[in-house]
Amino acid sequence: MGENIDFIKKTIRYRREFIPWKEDFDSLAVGSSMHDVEGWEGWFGDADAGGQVTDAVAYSGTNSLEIVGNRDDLVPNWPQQTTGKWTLTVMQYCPSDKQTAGVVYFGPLTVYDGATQSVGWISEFLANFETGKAYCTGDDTIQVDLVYDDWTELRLEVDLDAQVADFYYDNVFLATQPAPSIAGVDIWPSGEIVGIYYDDFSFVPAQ
Ligand SMILES: [Ca+2]
Repeated sequence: MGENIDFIKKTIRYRREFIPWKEDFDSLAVGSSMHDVEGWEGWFGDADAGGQVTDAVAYSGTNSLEIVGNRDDLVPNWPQQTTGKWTLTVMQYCPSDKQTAGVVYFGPLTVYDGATQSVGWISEFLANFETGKAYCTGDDTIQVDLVYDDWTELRLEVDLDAQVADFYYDNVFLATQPAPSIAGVDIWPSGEIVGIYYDDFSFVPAQ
């Protein structure tokens, strides 16, 4: 009985660490920088690269995250995980009226420490506005049409015990990549990108 209670206490503490890793942007002020939100930062601590909360479009509520080229390189990050099964999901919106060139990388990270500038990537989801395709950069054999003017799910199913991660775009399997750990995501656009949007971030233990 005592062991069970200890286990439950540990589980509660463990889960609490991950409550910040759901973000719908709806309780944040429009125009505010995600750099100022715990668990998020501009690349290696760059306060000017932190993205902005916007109400231009939204999947949930009224707000989402806006990422702009030559401005943003945003890293939501959490304590590095090396075991277990996890699911990372986010909704992505690509406006068709803003750009026909450029790419946006959405790269799950194996390690991230802005203070010591240590970083590694599992791979990246790529939104390629020049070709109109979405794919995984680590294995681009499967390429699907980029969805414009609607919300589409990016999903990473991570099995750290098997050390692999499966990339899905709009529920279509793209690729499997080696994944020894996961510590966050790096979202960075090329300079041409006028705007791309994300909402309903979630990183949780797999069901
Ligand atoms: Ca929202």
